[in-house]
Amino acid sequence: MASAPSDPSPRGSGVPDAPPVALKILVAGGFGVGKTTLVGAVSEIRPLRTEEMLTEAGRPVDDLTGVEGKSTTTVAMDFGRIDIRAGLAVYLFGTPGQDRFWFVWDELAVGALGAVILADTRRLEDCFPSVDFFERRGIPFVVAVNCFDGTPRHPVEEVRAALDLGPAVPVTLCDARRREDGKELLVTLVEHARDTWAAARPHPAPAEV
Ligand SMILES: Nc1nc2c(ncn2[C@@H]2O[C@H](COP(=O)(O)OP(=O)(O)OP(=O)(O)O)[C@@H](O)[C@H]2O)c(=O)[nH]1
Ligand SMILES: [Mg+2]
Repeated sequence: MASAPSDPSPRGSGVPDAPPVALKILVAGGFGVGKTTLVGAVSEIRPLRTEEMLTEAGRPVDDLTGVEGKSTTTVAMDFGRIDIRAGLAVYLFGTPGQDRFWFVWDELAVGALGAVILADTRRLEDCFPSVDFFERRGIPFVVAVNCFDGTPRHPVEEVRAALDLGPAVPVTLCDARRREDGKELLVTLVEHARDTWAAARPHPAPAEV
């Protein structure tokens, strides 16, 4: 039976549907750390990529140590999407990794709930600019060490100390190619962002008696 014309619910339940909510999450980190790989691994849609070939001219600035097989680089962003449930989606934006594309980051960060910063312990210093970027803007973030094959493992507390992160910032290990790792990271980030925003909210006045 068709719903009455005055029924505000598209499904005819009589209860208006809540407006759809989209959480915007960034995947950041240095050049070649696995951002595009992570977005592609967790996205439920075919990810949008903006890859261009690495060129001979860029060789002096594009440090390929540890990712010698890499032939392309992100020049604008990656985009992926995951539906958590009806009406709740996560939009994932992978940032470009190279310094010459920094101007894109400010645009990408608008309205972001939080960020996953990928790190490679062979060149940990490459993620300092990302940490700095999100700290300055008060955007909650988690740090995930992408454990490339054959690289030495470092305890997360060592990584936390090396990056001078406070105890509240989650630091984890991951394999950016694994969907399950990516999903776990997103859950950790959303919980951390919830706690951060809740702590930042002014406490309500005590109820009057
Ligand atoms: N072994 C291994 N290789 C990986 C992993 N993550 C990424 N790669 C490879 O490392 C290279 C770099 O990955 P990308 O996902 O393009 O890195 P990116 O951070 O998006 O790079 P830019 O956009 O250029 O900054 C690719 O050749 C991937 O196949 C990983 O966890 N393990
Ligand atoms: Mg990329």
